[in-house]
Amino acid sequence: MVTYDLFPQPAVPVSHAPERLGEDALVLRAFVTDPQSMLDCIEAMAAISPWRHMQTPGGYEMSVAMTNCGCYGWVSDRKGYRYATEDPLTDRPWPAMPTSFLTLAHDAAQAAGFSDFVPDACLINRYAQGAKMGLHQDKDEEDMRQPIVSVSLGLPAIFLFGGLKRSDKTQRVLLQHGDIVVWGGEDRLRYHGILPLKAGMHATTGEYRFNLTFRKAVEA
Ligand code: MD6
Ligand code: FE
Repeated sequence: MVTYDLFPQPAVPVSHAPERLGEDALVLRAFVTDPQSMLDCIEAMAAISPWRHMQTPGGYEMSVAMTNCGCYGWVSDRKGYRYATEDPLTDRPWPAMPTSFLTLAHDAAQAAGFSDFVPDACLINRYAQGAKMGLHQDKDEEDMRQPIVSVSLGLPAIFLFGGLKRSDKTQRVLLQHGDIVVWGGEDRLRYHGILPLKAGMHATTGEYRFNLTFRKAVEA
């Protein structure tokens, strides 16, 4: 029987080795041991704080659907970007961060050389075909000495990793199901983004990619 690849991946140069992206930034390949239970948690959270497309301060709707868990959730609207203890859609606290999430984020940070990472915020992104994240810095957190831990689940995506200036050249990294990116230190404010998601069908997430970024939003 002849089969056809309905969703061929693009012929883009991407790196696959367990990479160091910078002095204080690296990719931990297939670090997530139980992706299915993470996905089950995400589904339960989205039943409490639903997926939504936030507005940018400039008035555009983000292509990525978002929700949060933990004490603080990242929100964007016409007034700007900030962390909030309550979900503006429900006026209720965000779902709690599961212990398994805390442990995973802590262990990934540890493996990347950052000890004692205890996140208080987890932004959960859902990408459908065509959804993207323009080059940006993560700079809404109070303590820039704390790293960010970013978990990818489901469909692969190409992550752009730039420099400290928006115009710096970017590296392309293919992030796949179970991969974790950790960065901090001198790389904490590097520009980064995600290219438009290619259509596909993943065995556990279907037509989506999920990304969770764990942060310490508020200084202890
Ligand atoms: C994403 N990630 O992977 C978007 N930010 O879908 C981010 O914006 C990000 O992966 C800071 C650190 C790691 C990240
Ligand atoms: Fe980011």
